Amino acid sequence: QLEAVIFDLDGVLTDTAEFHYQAWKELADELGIPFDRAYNENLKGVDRRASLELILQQASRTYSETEKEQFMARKNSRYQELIRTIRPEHLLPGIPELLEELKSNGIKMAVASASRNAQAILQALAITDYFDHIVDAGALERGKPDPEVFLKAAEALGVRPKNCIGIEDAFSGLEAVNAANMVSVGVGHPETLAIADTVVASTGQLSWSRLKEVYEARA
Ligand code: G16
Ligand code: MG
Repeated sequence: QLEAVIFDLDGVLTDTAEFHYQAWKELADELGIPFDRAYNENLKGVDRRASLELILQQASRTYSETEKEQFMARKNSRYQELIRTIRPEHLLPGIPELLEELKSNGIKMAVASASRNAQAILQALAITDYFDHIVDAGALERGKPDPEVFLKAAEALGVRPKNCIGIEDAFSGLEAVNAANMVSVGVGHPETLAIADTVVASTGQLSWSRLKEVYEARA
């Protein structure tokens, strides 16, 4: 029995990837480290520290822990400036309708994002009230692909993982959903997200009936 849907934030509810990219790009440019949109793909769904480490892999020197802390703080304050422009219109296609449908069918909802800025973004999108739980990314011990964030969401909702669908746009996020033993739905390219139980090209294809179908096919 499908009881809950657990959403990733960036890439599923809204597209903050571009803001993350811009903020990291400014930092990389200042440090003279090569960084482009193609390389940025590796950062999707990856937490702040791991993202910085990926960027610094391209540097010609090493940096101290103190410097790394400064870089993360600098990137985050730029990112927070950029996300101030977020409005409800920035919800991805079909998401407002999907949230309404799930709510009226009594499906519980949670957000399982790696972002420590998730609360602020959900507020700006005006969708906080739909969610029964928003996992605190700052309290996580392990990032995706570890299932921790999805398991915490299910636990907080009081539902068994196998009665949940997890929706993700990132490969590592889908690994996390699968490892949590939930039904996985990928948003993006079927070739890159082949580990998902089902892949849709865009959030516009997500609906209550589609999710029910996917869940029943897997169960
Ligand atoms: C998001 C983004 C990642 C970002 C991470 C941490 O994850 O996809 O690129 O590095 O959050 O964000 P912050 O620096 O705001 O804590 P998700 O899980 O929502 O896709
Ligand atoms: Mg994501």
